[in-house]
Amino acid sequence: MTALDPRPRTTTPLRFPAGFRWGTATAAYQIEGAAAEHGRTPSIWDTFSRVPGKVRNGDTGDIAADHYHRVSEDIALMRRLGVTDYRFSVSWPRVQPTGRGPAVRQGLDFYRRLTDELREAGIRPVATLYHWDLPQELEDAGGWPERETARRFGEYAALMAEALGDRVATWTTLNEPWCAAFLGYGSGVHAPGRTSALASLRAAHHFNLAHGLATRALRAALPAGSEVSLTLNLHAVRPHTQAPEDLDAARRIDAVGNRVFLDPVFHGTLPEDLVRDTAPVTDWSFVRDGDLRTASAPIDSLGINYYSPTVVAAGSSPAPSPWAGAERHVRFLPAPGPRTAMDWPVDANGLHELLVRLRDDLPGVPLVITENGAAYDDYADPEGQVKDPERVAYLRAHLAAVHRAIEDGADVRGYFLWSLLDNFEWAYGYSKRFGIVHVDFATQRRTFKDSAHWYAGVIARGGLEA
Ligand code: IFM
Repeated sequence: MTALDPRPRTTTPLRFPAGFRWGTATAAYQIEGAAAEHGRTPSIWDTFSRVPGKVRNGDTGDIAADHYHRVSEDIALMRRLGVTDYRFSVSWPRVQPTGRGPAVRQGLDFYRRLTDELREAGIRPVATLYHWDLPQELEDAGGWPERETARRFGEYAALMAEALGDRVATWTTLNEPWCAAFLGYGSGVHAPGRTSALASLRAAHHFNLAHGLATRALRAALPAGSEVSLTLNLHAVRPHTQAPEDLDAARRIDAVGNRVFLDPVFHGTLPEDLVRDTAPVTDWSFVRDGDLRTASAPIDSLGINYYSPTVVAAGSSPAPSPWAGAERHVRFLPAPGPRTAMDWPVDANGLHELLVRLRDDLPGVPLVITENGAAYDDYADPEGQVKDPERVAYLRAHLAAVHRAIEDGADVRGYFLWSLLDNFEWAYGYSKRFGIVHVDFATQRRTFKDSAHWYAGVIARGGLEA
């Protein structure tokens, strides 16, 4: 068994269950551009990307993949792929520029048009309400470490449900709150770039609260049959050895990387060990009575974003660290095997491990892979082709791992490939290409990579060939 191919080759094609959802995913700030059009105001990423040294090459999302002006063209790409679902995010500052008050009509119109055209193309719209682009005004008022931001998010969710409830099939409240809380407020490598362990833990709690308030608001306004979900980038944590110190390192990362969200959302509790680990930073008195009950409002599925596993041993990690309460006890080791252009190890077994764990820990909760994919240094050759065999190998191995998890009893309902288009990869700017469609950012020309042709075949067959 190798990291690239987690199961022995068989001659039997791997068919996915009937009704399995096949999708691609994107996020507003990464593709839309049109940063100052029709009343949109700056988000924390507009601000952060202008701070010298924060984003590679000084790149910003001002134009990105210009999706705002190319919706129909991009939906035509999805038609060619044959996807059943499309996961996108709503830019909060485009629809409610100050994070307060009524919605801006033109902002809503953009998402009305997007969802209408998707439905005409027979593609289910899957909308994420928060993929990291907080209106700057709310950050200026304190951002996610402040409780008020969660309240504002609940109101924004109500407004969106009212406007698009008849068009969107699945609503995801938050995308990867771990990154937003711990990279945004802990290590500071993401917007808004703060470096405070306390702020990161407060933000994590307010994300849980915001998720609960939004779930309640969505349920109150949505028609029957709409689904509500949450997407987490769960860490497939592996101890380097079975030594007690390494096992403790893995426990700490599981607490502050995974259970910090899983426990409040699915059990209405805070992980006791996390509270102990973080005692030097906080007594968690910002968690008020009733918050955890609100956070644990039932949802219809859990979205999982997976890219690579996390191998840890006893040690310490450099400051500023995103790992509040674990930073002086844990060091991170490179997992063996091939790597993507992000220098992330390719290891599909980690996805299988995660899914099997969730099968056991969250019985009855349907699972959806809401992101999985890889960056490579792709380019269009003189014949106009983009050959990306490593990405095809990565995707094949990860889909095989999902299939194996389903055979092992995990209730996985769908797979969204990250990403439809090359796009703004946060602190890496445009230097990393995750798309299965190549974007020439000078001309905005879109070209199917080999992986896009391959994925279209997978969708058409409903699985992997032998
Ligand atoms: O591009 C990001 C996405 O916005 C969130 N999940 C991980 C992707 C790759 O880094």
